[in-house]
Amino acid sequence: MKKVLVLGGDGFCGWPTALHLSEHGHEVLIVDNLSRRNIDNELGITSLTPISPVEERLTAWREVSGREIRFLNIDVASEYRDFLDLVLEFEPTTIIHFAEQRAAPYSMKSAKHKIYTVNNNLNATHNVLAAIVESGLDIHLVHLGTMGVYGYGSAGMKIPEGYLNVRIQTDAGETVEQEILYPVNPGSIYHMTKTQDQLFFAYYNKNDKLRITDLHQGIVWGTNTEETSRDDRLMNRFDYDGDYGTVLNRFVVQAAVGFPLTVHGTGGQTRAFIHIRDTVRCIRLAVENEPASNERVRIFNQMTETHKVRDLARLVAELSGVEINYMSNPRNEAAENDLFVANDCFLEMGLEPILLSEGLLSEVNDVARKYEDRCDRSKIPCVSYWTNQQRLEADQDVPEAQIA
Ligand code: NAD
Ligand code: USQ
Repeated sequence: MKKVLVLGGDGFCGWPTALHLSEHGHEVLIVDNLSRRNIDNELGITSLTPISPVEERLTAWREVSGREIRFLNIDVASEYRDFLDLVLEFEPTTIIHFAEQRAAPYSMKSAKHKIYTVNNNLNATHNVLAAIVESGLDIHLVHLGTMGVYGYGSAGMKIPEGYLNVRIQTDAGETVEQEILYPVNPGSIYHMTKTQDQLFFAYYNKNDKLRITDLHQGIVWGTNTEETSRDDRLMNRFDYDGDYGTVLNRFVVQAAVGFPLTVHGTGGQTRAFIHIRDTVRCIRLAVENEPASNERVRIFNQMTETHKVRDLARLVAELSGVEINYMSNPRNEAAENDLFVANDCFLEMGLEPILLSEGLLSEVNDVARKYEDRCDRSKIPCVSYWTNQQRLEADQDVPEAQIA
């Protein structure tokens, strides 16, 4: 049994993970400053699924499972002393760190949003590392990173699990071999904060021998897990708006409400995906299989399949009859790319992935159609632009109905 602090445990990935670990006998304490719920207020949106306040969630979990999960409201990025005191009092064996601003479009909305994302994410990660060292406890840190640190490029090889062996020609003409972190190439301010997280981890692992697992996760789709399905009050959040909604979940909602599928550009972007039920399993595997002391940072690619955006749109269109709208891309990203990713570590640990072909239809019918009345269509368009030029151009040609 582990004693687990789940930072960001009220969020889309953190909440089902907290329940899953509790269900499997681990002691869980959630830390969250509820900033994600406040951002909903800022953007004037709500989760498609009705989510309960955190206290009600925990009461419901106690009632259905007989297990206790504690909750504390601490801002990990700015309340270092409170966080350290909690670590000293709770003495976790494991800290899982989800507590970051995770939407690329939100991070690109304005200078204010860029600054918030950098301050929040970098300070949160660094405070966690500094507190582990200051506590003197032997804590395994599990962090949710992203496939996007690598920029979805392909040098004709699979993106490895974190490390690359390179040969360098010295001035003396000798060839030396080195192992380096796989080169980063972030595509948004949000993704850039995750590349910096990687360096924090490498440094603290080298200097303080911290035991760290960094999970480079693909785009999560789906809504509920075995545990969140046990009571309506445990329901997970579902983001579909232009800032926080991720591509496949957005398409699923758009199909349910008959909104033409918002494909950016040609839809030739290839991305990595994972179902939320596999997310929680992978994290439990990572928690229960700790790195040894003196091991380098463990980096796993947490994804199960790759798809092009236009293929996903075609699949959803076939299932639902909704049209596809190929629109100008508000982002600054390659129009077409291939992506090959190694994910042997989780497969070797026994992960049996849920594939799109199995889960997509039920997601459309059981979640999106069920809650379609809660969908605010005016929040579907993506109105966050990567560059000033794109913003100027968009103001000229965004149809009136979508400006509201
Ligand atoms: P989310 O926004 O739903 O959850 C993040 C939670 O962290 C929220 O509840 C928020 O209130 C909390 N939080 C943020 N800053 C905090 C702070 N300073 N102190 C305390 N709490 C704070 O996001 P998510 O989708 O659950 O993502 C969780 C993590 O997984 C993120 O780090 C994200 O980068 C990573 N990830 C997510 C996806 C995805 O598709 N959702 C994919 C890959 C990686
Ligand atoms: N896209 C569309 N239409 C839409 C929305 C998105 O074509 O309506 C395109 C985007 O332009 C992009 C791709 O779909 O090419 C993916 O966009 P996304 O919003 O689904 O995912 P992304 O911005 O990359 O971010 C999400 C999570 C983030 C996580 C990341 C994993 O929000 O927290 O880190 O997925 S990954 O993409 O592997 O880096």
